[in-house]
Amino acid sequence: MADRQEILRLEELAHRLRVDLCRLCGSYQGNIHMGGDMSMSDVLTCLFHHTMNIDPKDIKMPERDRFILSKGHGAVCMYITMALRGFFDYDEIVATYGKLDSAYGQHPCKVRLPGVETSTGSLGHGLAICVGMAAHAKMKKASHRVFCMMGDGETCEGSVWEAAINGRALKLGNLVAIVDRNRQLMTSFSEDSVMLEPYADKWRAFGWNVIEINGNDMKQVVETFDSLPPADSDVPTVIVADTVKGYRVSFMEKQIKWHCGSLNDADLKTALSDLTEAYEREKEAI
Ligand SMILES: Cc1ncc(C[n+]2csc(CCOP(=O)(O)OP(=O)(O)O)c2C)c(N)n1
Repeated sequence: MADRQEILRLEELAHRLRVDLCRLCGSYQGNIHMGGDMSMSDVLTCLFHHTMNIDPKDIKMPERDRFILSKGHGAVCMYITMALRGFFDYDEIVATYGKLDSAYGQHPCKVRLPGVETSTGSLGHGLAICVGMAAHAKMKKASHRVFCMMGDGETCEGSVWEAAINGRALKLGNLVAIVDRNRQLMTSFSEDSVMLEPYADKWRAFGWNVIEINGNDMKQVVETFDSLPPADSDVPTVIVADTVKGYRVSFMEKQIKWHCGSLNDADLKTALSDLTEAYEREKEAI
């Protein structure tokens, strides 16, 4: 059972992440991928603040867990999560995000940002990279895990399934994929276009250990990561995280136009008030 105080701590951090995302979106002169950032905020918060063995003061620690944001368009969500964990400075992110020559690009660059494991942005590559990293770790008998965060739309890419075959064939129990199953792609709902259901069965057919959860319920998220099979087991795990795109902001939730957008002052005010209201309600329920 997850400790209530810990769930409350993580819930607060996920709230701060969403608030900081909205504040940045309100000041940035351009569009930000808010929908998919808000949907994966609980999972990223749990990974960076609870689950993963990482140290912002020792980013090359050999036994650190590895995280790859395969849905690289969610970079700013990862930057702010990492800022809240002590890797980066939020004010610097706000001041430079998306500007020419900034280290904080719209997609993450490992060369410019030490602590980021891999550059991503072209969808469909992260899982294959993770298979390689996990295979290497297994060969060396290292104890760390490799976590791969994907979008559900991203899994339309055939390369994801080639990687899934290999992850199983190489018996990579140290590999954990998370799919942000928010049921929206860039310009459509998944079931109105590519029809991914029965989604979890597809992963089962590839021989993976499949766990289905509500990815916006912090308690479930924490308990799932707390009870992963041992890293030296033989079957890779995929967590299908049922989430809501634009989570907790009334005018963003499940709205196709909020795949990517910007906030004017009035909308920012509404967003922040929605977030605070939902957070206060959630705290009472925990
Ligand atoms: C190979 C590739 N094709 C197209 C894109 C453009 N693109 C960026 S986000 C996106 C939609 C992704 O949907 P999903 O993976 O479900 O992400 P989420 O809804 O969680 O943001 C697309 C097609 C890309 N980044 N890479």
